[in-house]
Amino acid sequence: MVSLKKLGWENYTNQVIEGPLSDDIGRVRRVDRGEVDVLTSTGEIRALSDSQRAKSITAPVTGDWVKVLKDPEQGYVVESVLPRYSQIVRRDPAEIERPQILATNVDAVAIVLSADRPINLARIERLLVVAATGDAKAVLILSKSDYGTPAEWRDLDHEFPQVQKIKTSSFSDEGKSDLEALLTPNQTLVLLGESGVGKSTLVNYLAGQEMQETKEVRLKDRKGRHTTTAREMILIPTGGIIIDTPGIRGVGLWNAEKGIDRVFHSIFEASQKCHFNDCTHKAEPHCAVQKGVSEGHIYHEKLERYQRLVEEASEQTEIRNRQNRKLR
Ligand SMILES: Nc1nc2c(ncn2[C@@H]2O[C@H](COP(=O)(O)OP(=O)(O)OP(=O)(O)O)[C@@H](O)[C@H]2O)c(=O)[nH]1
Ligand SMILES: [Mg+2]
Repeated sequence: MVSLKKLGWENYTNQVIEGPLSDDIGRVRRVDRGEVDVLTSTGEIRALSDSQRAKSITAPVTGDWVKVLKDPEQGYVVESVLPRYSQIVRRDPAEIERPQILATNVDAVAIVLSADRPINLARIERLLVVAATGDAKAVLILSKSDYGTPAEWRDLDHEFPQVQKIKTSSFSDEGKSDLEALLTPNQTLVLLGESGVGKSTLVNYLAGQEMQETKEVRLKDRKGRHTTTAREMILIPTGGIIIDTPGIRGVGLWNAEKGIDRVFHSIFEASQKCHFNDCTHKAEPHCAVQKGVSEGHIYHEKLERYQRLVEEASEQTEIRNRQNRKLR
């Protein structure tokens, strides 16, 4: 039996004013092809998701607060998904014009990197954009610090001074107190990262027991084996809620303009002073961003990575607009 408070209900109602309180409310722990495991104040139930039958109904996602009905014939059915205060979204890897919601009602996104493989700046920026777009705080976690500290990890302080960074090892206990501090009671943290970086190991370590299956990475290239196959919510006994996710390779952006501007704040600030509103900061005259580059406040490589994300986001907006016009 779990109290709704432990599932983050109080935190939820603080952020979503209209959230009503009643016995038929629960939080989605896991989604499985049309069925969901829901944690309620009286225990876990398996419910049918109505979105299978009526496409207009919002499909529940791990992290959602839902209202569940007991149907005399079908058993438990998700009647509705309560409004979300945040949602972590990427472009569906299978279909370019569809969003894939990874987790909802999330307070923080932990971008998990690992000391046994190279650190990719562009990939971190993408995930920071995904977190910012979803209105969640981001944290960078370096796992497996028993392998040593990669030089690129130190550069991240300079690259992302505002983002909290935790270096940790589930084997040597480094960073344990920082991780525990990150797990604020009643708040939800989602782990995102490549397969094999040690997300599920981190969950087990914090939970103090084997909640999630883990598997060794391949020796020859340190690649993970895609051990976790569903997005799953785990309650940490000392407080805090974690959503463990399957390893992700690419992350396509979805509706991410706002997130890009937040993550590339200094470029965004400078761009406000460009002569042209639609300046691409490539060859336009009186470009404040290019001026920043020549004066050394903005790094050329960072600007290039920013431009790639902006281009991707605007191409995607165009595809969506075209689709919407077709539907009308
Ligand atoms: N040396 C060391 N190995 C670790 C650490 N954390 C995890 N590992 C190992 O890394 C491997 C992969 O860990 P998982 O937790 O399964 O990785 P994951 O990110 O959940 O992978 P997917 O579920 O495939 O996305 C396992 O063999 C773990 O034992 C650590 O702190 N130090
Ligand atoms: Mg895993």
